[in-house]
Amino acid sequence: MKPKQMETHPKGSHARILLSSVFGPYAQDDEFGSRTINPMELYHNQVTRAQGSFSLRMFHRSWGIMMIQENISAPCSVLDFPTRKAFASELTKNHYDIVGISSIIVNVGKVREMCRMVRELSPDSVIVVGGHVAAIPDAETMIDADHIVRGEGISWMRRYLGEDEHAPIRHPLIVSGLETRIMGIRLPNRKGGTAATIIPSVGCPMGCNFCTTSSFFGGKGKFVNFYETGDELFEVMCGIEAKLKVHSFFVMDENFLLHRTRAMRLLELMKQAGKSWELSIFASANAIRKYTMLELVELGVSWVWMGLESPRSSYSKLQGEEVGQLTRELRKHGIRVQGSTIIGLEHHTPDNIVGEIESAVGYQTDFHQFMLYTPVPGTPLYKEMAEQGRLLTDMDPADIHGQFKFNFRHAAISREDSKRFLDWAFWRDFENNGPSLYRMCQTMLLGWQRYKDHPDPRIRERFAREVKKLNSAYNAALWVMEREFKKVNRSVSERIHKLRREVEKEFPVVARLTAASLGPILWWSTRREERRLAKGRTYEPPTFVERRNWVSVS
Ligand code: B12
Ligand code: SF4
Repeated sequence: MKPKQMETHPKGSHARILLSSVFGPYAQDDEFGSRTINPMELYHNQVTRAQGSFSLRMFHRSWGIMMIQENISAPCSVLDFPTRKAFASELTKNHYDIVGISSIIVNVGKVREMCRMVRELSPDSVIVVGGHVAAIPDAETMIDADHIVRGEGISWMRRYLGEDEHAPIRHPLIVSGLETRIMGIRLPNRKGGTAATIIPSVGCPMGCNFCTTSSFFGGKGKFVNFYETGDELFEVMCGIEAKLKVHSFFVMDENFLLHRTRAMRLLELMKQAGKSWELSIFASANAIRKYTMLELVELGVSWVWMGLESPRSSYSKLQGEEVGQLTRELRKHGIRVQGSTIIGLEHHTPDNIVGEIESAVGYQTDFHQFMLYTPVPGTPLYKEMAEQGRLLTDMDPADIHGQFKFNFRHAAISREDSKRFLDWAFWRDFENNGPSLYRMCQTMLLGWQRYKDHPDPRIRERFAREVKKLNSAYNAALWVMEREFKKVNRSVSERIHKLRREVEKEFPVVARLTAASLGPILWWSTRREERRLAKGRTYEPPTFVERRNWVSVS
């Protein structure tokens, strides 16, 4: 069906709207495009997936639809992670004028099915599909939607409802991670215990040729700012801090540090107000280098996700950067580093790729994501590959997620080998560096030792807050890891032992006591988790239904 031209909905702000993410369960193979190796999890999907019971497991809500809901005045329900049944029931229980479906490309099969269900169960509803799935060039022929929205969705939805698209952006209250579990233990959901997500902007002006988030919001030189200035951002963060009782923020901005004026103004305001916040950010190496280590620490940067791509790649963010030196330096200042390395770049061959993976592993980052070089619709890379006739056209989109096999013909590496090298990279990182939890503990201790006596009370407060985990539960975890690795990887076990001794030297009473009391329980739960995973246990996020401006229709 041909999508309709953009027009305002006849009911305007009185239209009743359902915004839904795609249905689960996700971590299983099915005909709609779920895949066991593609769970709805960040770390276990693409970062710690080879770390067994030490893998960090958690879910993240669908922030795009939460942002849209918060910024329109129409009655609106958000349905997050529904089952097919829950989606059907929501459609029949409430009459919706508009059904919005949010998806990424890999889940296009689910979008197709959801559109079919809407046509059948709620035939009067207008179907709007948004999110990265809209980047598929011929999406119109694959899904039966009335509108397929490319790019930023808040302004689109406001326009569609006849509202002011330039009105200031209200930020929803978002708890960043949900149902976190590690070593077989589910962490308690304590108010303020988990960071809040804050989304200052979408897109990235760097425009790397493979990057879908950059291209989706305009490509090189373009991005969409929700909060232009440090003052605006500070105000939003203060509001969230007060309501969610958090000190910690997951800043969902592709390259937060690139916007130096905003970041430095934020720092100024944080200093004035005595805010001792922790920020987890994404940043490119060249952007990080625009700051001194002290500035980063003052800003509360405690975790940074940094694209390393490859030591020999030509991406401008790495030019002139000595990546190993930078990661070591960050960790010495208590900043946890999550590296991201691409497998299967154009210059990779079976002869050089092992060496490149070894250098990536050698950076000893706290976390390491490995991802296949993947031409994704909408990106310059995709266009280039299509022009060269190198795209594999018979692949199911559900298998194009960067964690399986190439979706293009590589000059030197076969499809089968792409998976072998990818899997080997995860394995090698784990074998060489041990569990990410251990590496994080190491960085936390370094930060504490360096800054515990710093003259700025904001800095002292932050490190003291972080170290409380290290001298208690995390030390018990070190005790377990040391034992678990003794037989299988002596070198890692010895390194963990050394770190545990250092932690116990720093906190002789508390750390020892918790290791002795909590350690055996954690050891038991770790082993139980290993057995469960061996039997194929997977995890699924719960379903959420949230209504805003809601009036029930009788
Ligand atoms: C959080 C996140 C996740 C979470 C899940 C979130 C969820 N509940 O679905 C987790 C960690 C589980 C995850 C998993 C995966 N993810 Co992910 N993820 C992200 C991340 C980091 C943030 C998304 C976000 O909230 N952004 C902020 C919001 C505001 O932006 P947005 O979602 O794009 O929404 C805006 C518009 O798109 C639009 N919009 C969105 N929905 C709708 C709906 C309607 C009706 C309308 C009108 C508009 C609209 O309006 C919003 C406001 O402007 C993005 C990267 C990024 N920076 O965006 C990757 C990203 C979305 N993920 C991606 C991928 C590939 C995956 C995985 C396949 C893992 C992998 N191998 O990389 C898995 C898939 C899991 C699965 N089974 O589905 C890709 C998608 C690529 C593509 N072109 O499809 C991205 C872009 C990362 C990347 N650069 O490669 N992911
Ligand atoms: S720097 Fe990162 S977010 Fe920005 S375009 Fe490159 S890969 Fe994308």
